[in-house]
Order: sequence, then structure tokens, then C-alpha cells
Amino acid sequence: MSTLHASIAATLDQAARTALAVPQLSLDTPFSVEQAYDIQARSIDLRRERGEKPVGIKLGFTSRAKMTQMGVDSLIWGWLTDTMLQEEGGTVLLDQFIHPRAEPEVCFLTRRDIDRPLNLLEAESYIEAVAPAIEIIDSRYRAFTFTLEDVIADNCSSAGLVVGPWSRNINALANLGVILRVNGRVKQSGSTAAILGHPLRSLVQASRVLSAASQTLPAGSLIMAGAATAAEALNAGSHVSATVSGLGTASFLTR
Ligand code: OOG
Ligand code: MG
Repeated sequence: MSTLHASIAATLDQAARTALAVPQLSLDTPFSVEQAYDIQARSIDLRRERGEKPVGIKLGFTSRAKMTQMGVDSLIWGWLTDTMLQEEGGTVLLDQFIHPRAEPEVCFLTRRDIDRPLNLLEAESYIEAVAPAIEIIDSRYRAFTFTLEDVIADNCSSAGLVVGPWSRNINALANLGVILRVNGRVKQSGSTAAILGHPLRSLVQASRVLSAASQTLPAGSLIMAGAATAAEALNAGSHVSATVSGLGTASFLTR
């Protein structure tokens, strides 16, 4: 089984590196959610071996809008690494991706190690700062089509992130307007309330999944709370921005 997991991880890693999509892998070789996380961990090992450094984690499918768009209705999580970080206000080269999409998110910077499951009341004290952010997702599967197991194995489509200005406005995140614009036009709009009812719940969920995986997330890590709206396909020559009311805007150009 472990050689099978290693080979699936290598296939997905190669698809990401070469920006060439692969067929949905679970169709040939069905695997469980637990096995999918093992495959994901092996794909992160391959990234580490190339010198990539984990900088945090992301949650996925924390909003109804995302679950509906992708036809998957369980919360998922994956790793973010330093090579995924894109400069805020900078230019993102799309040829490194297969079929990239952008989604507006809220990003947390942690102030303490997360080494146990947290409850909602204490979650806030684990946050150093919060920022509006854009996640660039890029499924390594053809046509962006996958099962829950496939997408977990594929590190939850993680491909890039742009983090906007950090602030300490962490006690008023419950119901902030979220807008994703492309070339100034509103493409998606929603509320932070769409993220599990409150983005802080994503932090609670993050602490639970980490502890279930026996992982400690060091202070100073990023946690992407999950998109509040559906994702938008990216094209070259665009200006993409995500605004979260009260937090500000994160943006980038595409080429
Ligand atoms: C999976 C990643 C989902 C989110 O914010 O919900 C996600 C995908 O849609 O490809 O990042
Ligand atoms: Mg996301």
C-alpha cells in the first residue's frame, strides 16, 4: 500500500511541477479519506525534499458556496509552502498552473503553537493578526473534477496565495462583506459569515484536524480559513482583488 501511495503522490507532484493535468486517480485505484491524507503527506515530503518550507495550512469547503461549486461537502485541509506565496500587488505568472482559479479568503497569522484542539472562546488568543487574502487553487485533475478523496490527495488544490495588509481587527470578523473583483468588476460577493458561520470556527477546525494528524503548527504560521464565495477562473492580463470590509484588500496582476 505504501508504494501505491508514494506513486500516486509522485504523479500528483509531477502534475503540479509540469502544469500538466492527470486523470482522476481514485477512478482506477479507489482510496479512503485516511489514505488520501497519507498520499498528501507524501506529496508534501517530496516538496520538502526540494527545499520547500511549510508556512501554514489551508482549510477547504468551509462555505456552502464552495461545496456547491465543487460538489464536495466535507471540510478538508492541506499544507501551504513558501513557494506558494505570491507578492501582494505583484504579477502572478499563470503558465506555472494548469487551470488556476482565485477565491477570496481570510488569512490568520498565529501567535502561539497550536498543539491541541481549541475551542471557540480561546481561538482568538492564538491569533497575532488577520488579513484579507486570495487563494489561487489549481486542481491537478483534468477539468477540475474530483472526489473528496482525490482532492485531499492533491493537497486540496493548493497552488498559491496572496496575503493583504495584516491588522489586529480580530474581534469583529463575524459578518464582513467579501468581494472578489476582476478588472474592477464584481465577480463574487459574500460574507465572512459564510465561513462556517464565523471565520474563527476555521481556526477551531484547523486545531482539530492538526491534532487528529498529530501535528503541531508553530507560532507565526498562516491559516487560510477557506473561501467565502465560489472560485473564479483566472485569465492572463487581469487585475484580481479581494476586499474584506474592515480588513482591506489583497490584489495581484496576472500574466
Ligand atoms: C478545493 C479547495 C477548496 C476552499 O477555500 O474551499 C478551497 C477546490 O475547490 O479545488 O480551497
Ligand atoms: Mg481556498
